[in-house]
Amino acid sequence: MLARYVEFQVKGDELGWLISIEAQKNIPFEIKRTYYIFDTREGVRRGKHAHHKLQQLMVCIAGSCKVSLDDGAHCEAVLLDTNTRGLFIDPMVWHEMYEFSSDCVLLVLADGWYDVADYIRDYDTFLAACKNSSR
Ligand code: T46
Repeated sequence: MLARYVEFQVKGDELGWLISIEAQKNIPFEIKRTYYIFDTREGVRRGKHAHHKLQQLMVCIAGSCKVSLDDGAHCEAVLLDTNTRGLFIDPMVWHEMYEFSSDCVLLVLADGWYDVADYIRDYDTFLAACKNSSR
């Protein structure tokens, strides 16, 4: 299974609900950066890259989208449609996000600052790197 999830505990009461994400507590890495993806146009595919080192966790905090994961040997596609579950995006996993609902807000927590050098944006280069690392 390529897709690894964390289920969040929902706190709150009849007034409303809250989910707390704490580094090294309910997620296993330090959080150096958060960003969120929203207002993605219909039919758009985002991502289309892998990271050399970055660890990330995605939570669809509103709406829904799909995510495909590919480690060079296996592919898997998952639907994110709940704010109570996070999907880990490990280093060296080619990922694409697609079929965004118009209200989708995708929150991403990352263990590193934004670094263009950490991206592999060419699929053949990604496959070659996977083969080299499995030698
Ligand atoms: C990822 C998936 C899940 C910044 O300036 N700072 C940032 O921290 C990020 C993430 C992006 N940007 C700029 C770079 C581009 O000009 O924002 C623009 C859109 O970024 P990008 O085309 O990389 O967005 P996605 O949705 O394809 O990918 C993003 C993350 O970049 C990536 O790390 O894993 O979400």
